[in-house]
This record gives sequence, C-alpha cells and structure tokens, in this order.
Amino acid sequence: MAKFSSAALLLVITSQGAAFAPSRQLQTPVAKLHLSTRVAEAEVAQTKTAPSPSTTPWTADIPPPLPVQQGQEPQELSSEPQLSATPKREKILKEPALWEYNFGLQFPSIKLPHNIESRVTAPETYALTEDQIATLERDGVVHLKGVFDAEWVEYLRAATNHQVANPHFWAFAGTASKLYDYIQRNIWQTNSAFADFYYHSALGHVLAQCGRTDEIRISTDLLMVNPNKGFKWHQDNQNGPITWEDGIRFWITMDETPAEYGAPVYLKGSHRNTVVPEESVFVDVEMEGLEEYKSKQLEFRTMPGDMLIWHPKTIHKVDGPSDGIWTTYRRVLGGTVAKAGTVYTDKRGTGGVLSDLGRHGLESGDKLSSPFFPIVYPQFDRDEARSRDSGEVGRNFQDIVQKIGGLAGSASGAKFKSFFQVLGSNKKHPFT
Ligand SMILES: O=C(O)CCC(=O)C(=O)O
Repeated sequence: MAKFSSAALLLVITSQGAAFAPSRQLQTPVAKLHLSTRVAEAEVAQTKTAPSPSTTPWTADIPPPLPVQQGQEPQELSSEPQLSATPKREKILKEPALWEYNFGLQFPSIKLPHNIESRVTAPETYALTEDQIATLERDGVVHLKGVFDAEWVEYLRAATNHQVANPHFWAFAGTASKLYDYIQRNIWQTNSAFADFYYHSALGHVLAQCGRTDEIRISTDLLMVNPNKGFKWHQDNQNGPITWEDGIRFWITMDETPAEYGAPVYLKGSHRNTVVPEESVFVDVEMEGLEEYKSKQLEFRTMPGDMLIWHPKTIHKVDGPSDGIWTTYRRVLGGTVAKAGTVYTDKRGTGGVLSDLGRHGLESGDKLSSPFFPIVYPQFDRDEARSRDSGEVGRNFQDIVQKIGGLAGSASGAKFKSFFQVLGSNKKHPFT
C-alpha cells in the first residue's frame, strides 16, 4: 500500500476516538494563538472576496480597475529595460498545524438569512423549469444559475471561513495530504451552520425536482476549499450507502471560479455509458466504448450561488491551478442526496465505505431513514436534528475498525487495495 494510503487510512481511523466527545472544542493555549492568526487571515480574505452587496457583489475576487485621477496625463512607456519582479504567488490559506485541529461539535453563531429561525422556519423553495430537469436527464449534468442569493452566499462563506479558521480533525487526512487547502466530509454533522443550511435553504426542493421525487435525504457531503491539483477524469463512488440510481450529486459554489480551472468539466451524456466498471473511480477516457462522449465536453463558468447537479456516473474532472497555488478562494459545498424509497446499501468491501463511517445500525435493505441521513425535503425532522445536536450522529471508532479493518481478509480486498493505490498515486483520489 502506498505511503499516503496507509497514512490516510490510519488518520481516518485515529480521528474517530475523540470525534464523539460531544460539544467540546479542545484547544491548548498554543492552539488559540494560532487560531486567532487564522481567524484574522480568514476575515481579511473574506473582506477581499465579499464586499457588501451594494458594490459589485460577485466579481469581487477580481480587483476593480484603478481609478483614473483627474488631470493625470497618460504616462509614456520607457524604452529602458525594466526590472520587473513577478510577485510571488502566495496561498490564500495556510495548512493548519497539527495542534490547531478541533474535535467534537462546532457551533459557529452565524445569523441565518431572510430572518429564518433555526429549527423553526420551514425550508425555502426554488422552482426549476422542466427544461432544466430535462437537461440533467439528457446530459447527465445541469448548471443552475443563482439558486442562492447574496445573503445565502455570505452565510455559507461565513460558515466556511469559521471552519477553516477552526479546522476539525476529520479534515486532517485530506488537508494534510494537500488534496485541498481544506476538505471535510459530512461537514453538517460537526458544523451546525451547514446543518441549518440543509434544513432551511431551498436545496431539498431543488434536488427533489431534479430527481422527480418527493423526498430528499442527505447521504453524504463535503466542504471543499481549493482543490490544489484537481482531479483527473472520474466517476463518483463516494455517495454514501446508496446505489448510483438513488443518488443525485450537488455542488454549490460560494465564489466565482477562474475562467481556466476550478469548476468541474463533464463528458456530456456519459452517465449512460455501459463500459466503465462500477468499482472504478478514475476513468481512461480513451477506453473503448467512450468514443461518443469523450469529444463532448461541457464546461461551466460558475458564479457564487450557482449549483451544478449531476448523475454520479457522469464522467468529470476538475483542474486546479498549474502550480497548485490558490491565491483566491474556491469554496464549494458538495455531496450526494438520496431520493425517496432509497434503501441502505452496505458498501463494505469497496472503497465506497469511506463515505459511510457512522454507527447508525442500518442493515442492507433497510429504508434509509435515520438521523445519519437527515431528511431535508419536504421538511427537516426535529427529532433527527436533535439527535445531530446531541452528538449522537457522527463517526465511531469501533464501527470504522469493523468496516475498514475487516477488508484485509475479505474477497474484495483486492478491489479495496486498488482503490487505495489510486489514493496513493499522483492521480489523487476523490475524496477523503
Ligand atoms: O469541485 C471539486 O473540487 C470536486 C468536484 C467533483 O469532482 C466531485 O464532487 O465529484
């Protein structure tokens, strides 16, 4: 097993013991010192990227042109060679030090938009057109512009900035391995601001329409800040304990993606391919059977508040900056939701188990009805939300050992090994 694979596995496992201590943030004085620096950094970054809505709200990452001074003459260009120093590209977000990580639940107190009262106000709605839904069904992906307004974008940015300023130990594997500047799975379980986003925003309604279904549950999610090198062509197998057909992928951006990279690129219609094996993560687009898809690339320029929705089988890639350095933010909340009628599908024996590491007690064939997979459409459930708030919902050390540890001797060991080899190769794995 490659070096990173073992480390990642170990880290995922070791991160669980403390993760269940409810409602506690462990911070040494040293940690506090570092955290305050990071909070300051995040706040500075936020002011840079998020001006008040009365200015140009969504192109804010691009510096405005310098004002022309009255009476100022155009300057002549000197023919002398200029000693131009190319400014060094600095990462906007520094990697957390080991002692900066926190455990347990985190409650950033961020005011919900539109006077929403947490756990009281009904979720919002957002109507799609038939054409948008048909596009998703035909192409395997659809770009929905401006689903979330400036207030929601500010809310998500504040929640994300709080998270990166107070990194959680569950983010350790993906962040320390430099996959992302920050990445954390099942962010809604530890950070209450993201749970509230799911309970109260129109996300559930949007996805119910996309799936032509009357119930939506969150199967798994990911907070992804700045994919350093990006990911090669792949299909999604980290969808939680559900089948592909029961899942819908979602992606919400809080920032404008640069023109050249940062937003996923898709092979149009590739969700209908019949040649990529189910257990594959990375896809060789030159393989026989993909000819009709590989030349039809769909690229989207995404703006804050936009969503991308796709079928988990749709082949896609994400490019990062060529030097892996993000000088601005690309903050994305993504994941997979489950449609009505979804039953629990045990992914033990495959890499897919990594997105199902909670001790929920569900068995294969059970209805996916559990606070670990909270309902968000037509309406959140107060009891499920209470279970989440009490710290009952989360990863569990014993469960992880049982689910991952048993694999070594299982018939599927080889598959799992190849999964981890991908994880350790330079084609990084989507996602921790
Ligand atoms: O936007 C990203 O960083 C990754 C998106 C992606 O490829 C996925 O969610 O499967």
